[in-house]
Amino acid sequence: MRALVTGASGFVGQHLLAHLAEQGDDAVGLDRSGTPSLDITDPGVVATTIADLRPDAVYHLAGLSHVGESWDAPQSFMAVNAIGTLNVLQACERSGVRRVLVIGSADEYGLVDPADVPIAETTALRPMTPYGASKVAADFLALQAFLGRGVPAIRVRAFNHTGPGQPPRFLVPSLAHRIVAAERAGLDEIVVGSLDAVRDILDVRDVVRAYRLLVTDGTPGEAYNVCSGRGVAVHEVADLLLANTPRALRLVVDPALVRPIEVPVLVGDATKITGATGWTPRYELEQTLADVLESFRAQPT
Ligand code: A2R
Repeated sequence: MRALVTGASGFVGQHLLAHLAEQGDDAVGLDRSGTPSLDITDPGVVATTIADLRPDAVYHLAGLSHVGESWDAPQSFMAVNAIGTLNVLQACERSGVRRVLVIGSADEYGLVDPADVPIAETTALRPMTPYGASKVAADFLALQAFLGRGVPAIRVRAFNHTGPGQPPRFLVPSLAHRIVAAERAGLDEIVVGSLDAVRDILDVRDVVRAYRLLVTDGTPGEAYNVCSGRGVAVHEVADLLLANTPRALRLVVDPALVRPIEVPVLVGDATKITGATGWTPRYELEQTLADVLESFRAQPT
């Protein structure tokens, strides 16, 4: 299969390209910073790039991905995540792309009624963050493209994912990075933000496998959660990471790191994707966390 990955130099893009190569796909990865560059906010560039490449499938990963940063730049998040997705969908329609995977987020569900956990795809979308709203817009642009124009778009609602290569501004690598820095400096404590949020955390290597299976076996127009179904509180994640260090480290909450508004619980129901593709996660969280710690230990200071 000939595939185009947008946002290819990002965290997930690099893992996805490796997986597609392993599976024997002919995959091209483009990003706004590469040569040639693909800036998804430029509809002309997106249209000519997709028309020239003529991929069978587009994995549309490009986007602004940091929930916390979206509070300071809601316009940029809408421009890239929503309008950028519209540009990709229109280009896919014109070029007759057979599948386009639009990557949304668990943050689209936002403030969920506890009775709706684990969250199924039928749960109301009530985003609390500008990031979540921009992904709802992308999700509905994909649905409209399918219903109104027949674009074979598959909508993903990806729950938290982590793994080697994720930058330290995200939850798990930020904790792992601080633990490794404390090991090296001989410190006794690390600072943390909110410890109460409950999340459904996948390994990125399971996530990219799910994305390819959705492209091959998913149904156009449908939305699919990509999740484990298991909820863990941030303090449990911290404890699992601390179990992998020889130092006795205390967690100290720094109020400056606590987000003013945080979605309290996001745990998904994976029944739909498992039924459609047979996918289930293979990595245990303990393994993923150990791999992230090791990736920081392997880096020079
Ligand atoms: O910000 P950069 O220069 O590192 O590039 C990011 C790229 N990107 C864009 N590409 C084309 N045109 C744009 N206007 C544009 N704005 C950003 O998307 C980066 O290489 C990639 C996103 O990678 P990460 O931030 O590492 O996100 P991750 O974790 O790989 O997530 C992939 C997708 C995103 O749509 C997330 O919102 C979703 O999965 O969870």
